[in-house]
Amino acid sequence: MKNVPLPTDAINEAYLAAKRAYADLGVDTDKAITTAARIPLSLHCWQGDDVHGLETRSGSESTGGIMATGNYPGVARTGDQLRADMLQAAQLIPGTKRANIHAFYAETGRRSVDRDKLKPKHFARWMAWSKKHGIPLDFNPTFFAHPLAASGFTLSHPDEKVRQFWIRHGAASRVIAQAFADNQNSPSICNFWIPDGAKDFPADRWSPRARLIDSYDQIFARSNHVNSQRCIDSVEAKLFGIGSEEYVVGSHEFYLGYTLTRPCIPCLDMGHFHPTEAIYDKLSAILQFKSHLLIHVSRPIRWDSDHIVLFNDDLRAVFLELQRGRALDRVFLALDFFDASVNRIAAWVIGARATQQALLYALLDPTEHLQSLERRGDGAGKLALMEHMKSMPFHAVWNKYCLDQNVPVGLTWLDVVRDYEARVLRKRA
Ligand code: RNT
Ligand code: ZN
Repeated sequence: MKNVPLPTDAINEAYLAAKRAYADLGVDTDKAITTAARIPLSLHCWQGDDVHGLETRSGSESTGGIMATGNYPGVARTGDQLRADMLQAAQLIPGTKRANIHAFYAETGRRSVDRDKLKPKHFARWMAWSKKHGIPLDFNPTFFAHPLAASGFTLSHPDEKVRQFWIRHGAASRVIAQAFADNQNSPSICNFWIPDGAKDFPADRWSPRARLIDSYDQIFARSNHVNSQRCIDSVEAKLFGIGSEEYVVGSHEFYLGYTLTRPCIPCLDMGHFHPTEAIYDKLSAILQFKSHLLIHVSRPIRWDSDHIVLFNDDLRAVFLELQRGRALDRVFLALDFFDASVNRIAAWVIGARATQQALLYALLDPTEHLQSLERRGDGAGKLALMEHMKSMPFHAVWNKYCLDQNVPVGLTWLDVVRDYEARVLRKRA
């Protein structure tokens, strides 16, 4: 069954009514739409291939406590397929897009190039694609899916030779991110996430953390010719992973300490905390001390941190916090989830559109009004207005945003994905 498109007249008419309703509360819907449209969201390439990467090494399955489950047909297995799929997804998502790639998406031809030898030229195809489509790139060194990560330790590894390999990879990654920045005329985020940790109680939780500080310091010292305005470094904490249930070296406290004493910024992944712990309350705390942070937009379920993002309370709370703290321009936004059990392009689109919805929803918050009620001690008035906002005609503003952005309104994007699936994905081996 095809989805019935809404006539443009109907979208505009509904929008005008919504605009008046929001204006009565002091909210400018036109402004919310233009602001949402200019805030960049980085699309993660790894949703398209189940975090597999393009290295030829056999057994390069994801390790390090992250895992994409499912075997829905049509997975991308070459760089060209992945870029085509991403572009298809991007065309169905409103707003300003960036693309986020990992080091193991290097294209090195027939020669295999190990991670510590990677250079910007190994990402030439990504950079050309980026330029052609006006989609700036972000970068991530890949500290998993590699024989030297098999023990579960990388930058905190006790073996100096192994540790130095990963230090060289980290430094090489910063050079690549800087090359991206030069290519695209805007900074590139270089996000460090390492899997290091242990399944059960370590006898020594201390030495790996001491080594990890030293490793990062060496990475930054070794690549100190890289301009930190162009390559923006972030470090991503985690509470536990699959196989590292008891101990993760790069914990939240660890990285908070590191970023408060070094020039890099923290990355908060929405799925990297205790299952009942959300990140929204952390934003106003960390941003007192740091100018910026990176958010990995994700959705945890039980012990998995990376389900497809949905327009849920958690997501709304994050964006409302940023709006209420006037901090939307102090965060970098990047998607991070992977689901191999459904159409992967639909997964991208669902998660990215949900994120765009949360952003727009937050921009329609009557922040001034709510905060003045609170200042006057009118707690009931504040709560009543917060509740009232939940039944405002948000949908009409969202539809108008999609229309203005020239992306499908309503569910019609799904027909495009199904058509692409029939034409392209089903034909893949
Ligand atoms: C893993 C981290 C990390 C990865 C990607 C692939 O728990 O969230 O960000 O998901 O780098
Ligand atoms: Zn993440």
